[in-house]
Amino acid sequence: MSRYLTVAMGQLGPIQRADSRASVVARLCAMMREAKALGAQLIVYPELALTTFFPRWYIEDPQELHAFYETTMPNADTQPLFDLARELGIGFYLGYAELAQEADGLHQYNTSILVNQQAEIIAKYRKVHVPGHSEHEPWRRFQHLEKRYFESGPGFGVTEAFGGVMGMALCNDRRWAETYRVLALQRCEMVFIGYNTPVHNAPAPQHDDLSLFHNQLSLQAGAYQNGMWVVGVAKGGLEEGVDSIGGSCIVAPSGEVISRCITKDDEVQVARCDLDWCAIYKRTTFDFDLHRRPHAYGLITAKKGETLAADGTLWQAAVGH
Ligand code: CDT
Repeated sequence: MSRYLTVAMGQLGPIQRADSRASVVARLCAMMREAKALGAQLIVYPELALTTFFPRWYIEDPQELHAFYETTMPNADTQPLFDLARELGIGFYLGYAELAQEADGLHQYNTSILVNQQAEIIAKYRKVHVPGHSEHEPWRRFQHLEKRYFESGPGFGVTEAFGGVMGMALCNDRRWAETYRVLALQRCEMVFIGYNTPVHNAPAPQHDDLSLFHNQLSLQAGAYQNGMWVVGVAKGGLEEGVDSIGGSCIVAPSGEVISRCITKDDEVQVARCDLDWCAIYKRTTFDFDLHRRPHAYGLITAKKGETLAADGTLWQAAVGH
């Protein structure tokens, strides 16, 4: 059996602070047309895809800060993207900063949405692993103030769409094994992950040369260990003096990269993904029902002279050790 989904990566090059939302949406629309021409049913855009990566700045004035957030979706600036999606019959994943008016006040999230081929928003995700720091740290070449500007979202969920079970995550989430595993436990077959990753990591500059490697390592491990497709899409290049990695890629459930962007600019690449390939892994090496040992991942620990049985119960070893 085959269930093919043709997915496009809509990698973005840099967005400078002076670039208008309208100019960015025009770039997203151009890539959507290209993706459609290449046969894609869905295009995946990066994290915070409508503006420059503003957490690099310490911004004290709430009005100045909130100019980077969206209060509604779609809105006047993004409506052309939704209109084009409906006209072309193509879905999309889009990351943006969300300012949400909730019963207890205003909340700020790093958000992504999944939009179907009728241009309806069918799922929303709020980033769980919010990295960086919350206070101004002038010793850094640039800030990474996500912890100041975004609350953590409530968790990971899946959506039945595009002929399979889809999940969403954002940037730093991709480095955490739990992201993929929590989605896979919900039968996820494909996860979309937009990211903005500066090459320079101020607290750990030893990692700078490894930033592309760590990106791909995380995406490949997540795919293989959970028998799922992983679509990672960057906003890369030199943005307001800060260089960010590209390296967008689509990883098969085998862990193999089957499509990759080669520039750090606006670039569309497409892959035909068989969602049924997930079962090859989910029903064999990573058959969770058969092989996972949840009891062994909990808090039960054997003391000296005790051993954990395969079912997680403690039993006294015949010979203490
Ligand atoms: N956007 C985002 O989450 N970026 C982080 C940068 C490193 S944490 C300072 C990432 O994990 O790629």
